[in-house]
Amino acid sequence: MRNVLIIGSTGQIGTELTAALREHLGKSGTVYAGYTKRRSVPEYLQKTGPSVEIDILDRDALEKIVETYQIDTIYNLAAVLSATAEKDPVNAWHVGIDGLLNVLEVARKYNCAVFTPSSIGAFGPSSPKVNTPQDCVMRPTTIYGVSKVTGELLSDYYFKRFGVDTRSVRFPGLISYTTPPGGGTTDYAVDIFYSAVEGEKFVCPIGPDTKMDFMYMPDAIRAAIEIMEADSAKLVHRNSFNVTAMSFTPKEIAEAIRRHIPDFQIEYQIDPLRQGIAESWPDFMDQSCAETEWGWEPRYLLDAMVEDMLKNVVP
Ligand code: AKB
Repeated sequence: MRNVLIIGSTGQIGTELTAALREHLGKSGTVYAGYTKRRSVPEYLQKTGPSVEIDILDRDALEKIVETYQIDTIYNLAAVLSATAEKDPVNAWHVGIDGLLNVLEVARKYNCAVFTPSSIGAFGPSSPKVNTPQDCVMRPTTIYGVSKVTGELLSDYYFKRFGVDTRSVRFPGLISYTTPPGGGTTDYAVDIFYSAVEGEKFVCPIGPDTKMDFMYMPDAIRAAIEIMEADSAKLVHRNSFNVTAMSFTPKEIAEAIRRHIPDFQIEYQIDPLRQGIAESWPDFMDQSCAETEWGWEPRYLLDAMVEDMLKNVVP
């Protein structure tokens, strides 16, 4: 029997990962949906499995949960996204790094595997922008990126020094219709769909030609599950693998939406904070290490993602 704990089960990735893992494991495992005082687990997830209140900054309480429920795998999704993190860098560091350290220490004691997502935000302006390699210079200029790089190094350290089975991926901007992201630089690529289905003009905070990597949520969930199930002997890297599915600019996603809604309109009111962050991130990453080391392959490219979003987004 597997016992999986999801820290941050109420967020954009967490809600969908909790549902998918419960389906994936079926009767062979229990998935505990971790929530905080600020946000409770949606009703539909409460019906399919247990929930548990977690404060990632309280190591003793976390340890008690892991011990009580005999947790073997922790998905640590607690994070403050890039744009919000700039407003309170100290809090972003606490959640991202002090929280991760608590998770890793508890995992070391109770022999848990740990997944902590990294991000395209781990790269910076001096990283190659095109075909950004798996291993290259990483000097991010945001607190989000600084904590992601630190998290990658800390996770690799716990694997090498203590044998904790840490693995992760560098997610691009994630697009989904179940739970909104909130506070990220790539959020525009979700928000645009709500304007489109409501018949409104979309006011875009990112410039028309700024390219970034993106992925549709079903692929992201599959990546999070597949990396944790990959044959450890084949992994040369661990924290974290470049993974992507598509790379586009605001102009290009607007054109893809226009193929379904011909009169859809977009206007640009650039937010200097988000624009600056976007310009410091890759245009598109090279994901060949994920392909060769654990067989990663995205299924949704731009047009398939746009078609599915337009079918499912509820105004
Ligand atoms: C953000 O924009 O902050 C996130 C990310 C790319 O990690 N969506």
